[in-house]
Amino acid sequence: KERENKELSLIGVPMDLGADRRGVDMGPSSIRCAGVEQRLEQLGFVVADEGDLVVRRAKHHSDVPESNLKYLYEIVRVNEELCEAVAGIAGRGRFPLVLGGDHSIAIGTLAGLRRHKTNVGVIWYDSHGDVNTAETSPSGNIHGMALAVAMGYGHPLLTGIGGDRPKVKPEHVVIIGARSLDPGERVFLKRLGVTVFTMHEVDRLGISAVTERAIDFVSKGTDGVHLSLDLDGVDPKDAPGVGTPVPAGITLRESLLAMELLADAGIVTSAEFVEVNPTLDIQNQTAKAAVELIASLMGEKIM
Ligand code: HAR
Ligand code: MN
Ligand code: MN
Ligand code: MN
Repeated sequence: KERENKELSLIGVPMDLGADRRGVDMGPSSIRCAGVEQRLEQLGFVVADEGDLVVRRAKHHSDVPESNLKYLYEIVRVNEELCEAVAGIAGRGRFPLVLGGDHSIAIGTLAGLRRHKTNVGVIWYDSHGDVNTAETSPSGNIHGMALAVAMGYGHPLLTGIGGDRPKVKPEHVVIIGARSLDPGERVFLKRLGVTVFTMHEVDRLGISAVTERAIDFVSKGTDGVHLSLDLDGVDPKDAPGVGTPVPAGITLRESLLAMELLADAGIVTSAEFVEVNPTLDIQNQTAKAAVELIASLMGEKIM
């Protein structure tokens, strides 16, 4: 079925402070260059491009005494702004489509969505779990903590973005494509009972059954579904322009099928596409993949 609400707002977040490798700040630009707006307009969407938020270049990363959290203060500031922007877009009844930027921006997106939805379902499409805290993180990179923060775990400056309450409940979260989890993340995901479809499940059941199960799961007891798609969830052969590629992932073809099934289910109310790093890419291939995925998610059909 076709999406009824055709009003969509794009917002770019040129953030790279949550990741170890520079260049992912050019993600929004590379996705725009790959023609995202035109593609959405061809699908009948009325697209408002809200432009990019401003991210200040930080001089050095250890700005928090006694902590390994890199660039905490600027990441907090940008995510507060993103929270307000996303809340504004959702409040006007438009579909928020956020372009990253590293995955730390999911903190602000989910905080903004929480203003209008009490029980946001989340599909976290990623090779990583992003459920580290300062204590378990091997790197101090905040993009590896975003989902934990959204569930209310992490530094109080991060969990407090958009208000202190948790933004999503563990029982409303599904991870798809996981194949690189840190030891502390495995313990955390089990303890919280988060549903994880790792590559093992993708291989055994196939992406179509996994996606159908995920759809059933996030549709129950929720008042909206957010897709947070990290391009490193896609196999690096198809999406090489990412800072932390993990081999043996979900192919682009399979990922497109997942998006098509989500479109058919008609459940997704917001989305973000993150971690595209054009400095590591081949001919903007990863941004182009992002545009294909966005088009499929928003209802593009072959015929
Ligand atoms: N788990 C590792 C860490 O916390 C790596 C996280 C990496 N990256 C992402 N997130 N792109 O999905 O540092
Ligand atoms: Mn605020
Ligand atoms: Mn991620
Ligand atoms: Mn990732």
